[in-house]
Amino acid sequence: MSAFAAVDLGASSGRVMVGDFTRGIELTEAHRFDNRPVRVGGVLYWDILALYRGVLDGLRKAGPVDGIGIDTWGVDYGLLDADGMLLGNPVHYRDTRTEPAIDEVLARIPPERLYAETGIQFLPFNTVFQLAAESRTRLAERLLLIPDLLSYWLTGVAGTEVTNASTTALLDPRTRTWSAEVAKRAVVDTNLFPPLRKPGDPAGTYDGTPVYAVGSHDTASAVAGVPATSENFAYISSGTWSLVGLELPEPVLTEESRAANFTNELGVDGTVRYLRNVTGLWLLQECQRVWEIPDTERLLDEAAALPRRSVIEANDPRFLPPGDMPGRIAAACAETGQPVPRTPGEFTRCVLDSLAEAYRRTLEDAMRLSGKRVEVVHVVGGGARNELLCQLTADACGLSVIAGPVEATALGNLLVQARAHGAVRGDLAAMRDLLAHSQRPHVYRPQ
Ligand code: ADP
Ligand code: LRH
Repeated sequence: MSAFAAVDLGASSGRVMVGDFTRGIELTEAHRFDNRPVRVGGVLYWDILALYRGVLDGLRKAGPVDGIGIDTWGVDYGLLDADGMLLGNPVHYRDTRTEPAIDEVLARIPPERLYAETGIQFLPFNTVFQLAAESRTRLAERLLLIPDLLSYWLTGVAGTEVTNASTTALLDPRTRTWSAEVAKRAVVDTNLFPPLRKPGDPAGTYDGTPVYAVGSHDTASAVAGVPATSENFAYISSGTWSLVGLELPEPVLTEESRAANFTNELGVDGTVRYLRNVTGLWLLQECQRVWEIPDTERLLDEAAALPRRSVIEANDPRFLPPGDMPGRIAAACAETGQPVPRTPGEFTRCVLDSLAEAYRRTLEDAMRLSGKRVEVVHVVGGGARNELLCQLTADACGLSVIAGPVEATALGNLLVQARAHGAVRGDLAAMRDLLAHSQRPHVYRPQ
């Protein structure tokens, strides 16, 4: 038997999934827990110790395995002092503390230079901006990105996994090491980061079980977990965010690409994830929180019975922080002279039409800017369950959508571990082939 545990923490929930590679891939959920941020003194924090407890509970429930790999969302970090103690609680990327720091950084390194060196899309929470807003670094000996922090707590071994390091906007995607120019001009001491490691590298042991570095940026694992059967595919990693783009062999660092705010995050096996963040099902999640309607399927049934009416700009920065999302959506519709949704079903319909429209634009831009054409769109993550959104995406993009797996991130995490351990062989295409043969695809054809 060879089985591995994937720890996958998303913005809405954390899970520990076990993958058994004895015959194909058999995936089971050992544990799932909520990820609920906490606001203290006006700052939005991750509840990192509750998350770590979820990880420990999950690994206990998973039982004996041959390896463990950890992935989480990108950009965020914990700072440690000389004794390895955590200096305060990691801050959530949706906190607004970076706002005044952004201009400071961009005054030291113009956006054109920052992009030419790092290829990272402008997002107000990129680590480079968070560090400029951070006073605790003067006390810190070490900076660990969230998956690396959890891995350090499990193993006592510190490292910086490279796919997630790329989300800091401090890494050069051509050399896959720190950009000395950006570090110097943004005044970031990259010595705070422990040595870089790649997906598949050993990362210590927990209770005698090997821990492997995986694509520790959840989106890197999600893209590795896309069951593509040809090279000409686009992906939408659809959860709290929608990460929409292509896999490329080399970064695209042109000024046009910067203007379109495309990112060149690093993927497993030397790939580049050329994508744009689209504000995803967060729009609906926040509405549901405000309405106190947790039942997503009910809302989707209501939305499916309605026609398309109003479309908002999903990436409007007003939607980034937590808050009154229905109010913000209503205001956006009113400002653009469109009918204002009234019922939860109407709001849901507006969100889904707006996402499908944003996906279409993003994929068109990605193809134009990279020169790569695609034949099919793979939708993975929790949003692959959203049949209405998958159909609207196929219709808007004029391409077939293949939906699933829902747990592509855990699968991408598991495959990298299994290969490092010797339980599976081959390149990314061979691993994807294994995935394609382990699931029945849901195909949506454009209408
Ligand atoms: P993250 O990793 O960002 O926490 P997930 O990949 O777990 O996100 O996806 C969460 C999203 O999946 C939810 O916001 C919800 O919209 C969607 N989802 C979950 N279950 C269903 C369902 N049964 N039907 C439709 N959508 C669903
Ligand atoms: C998705 C994700 C995304 C990042 C965001 C912070 O979970 O990792 O790729 O941009 O969180």
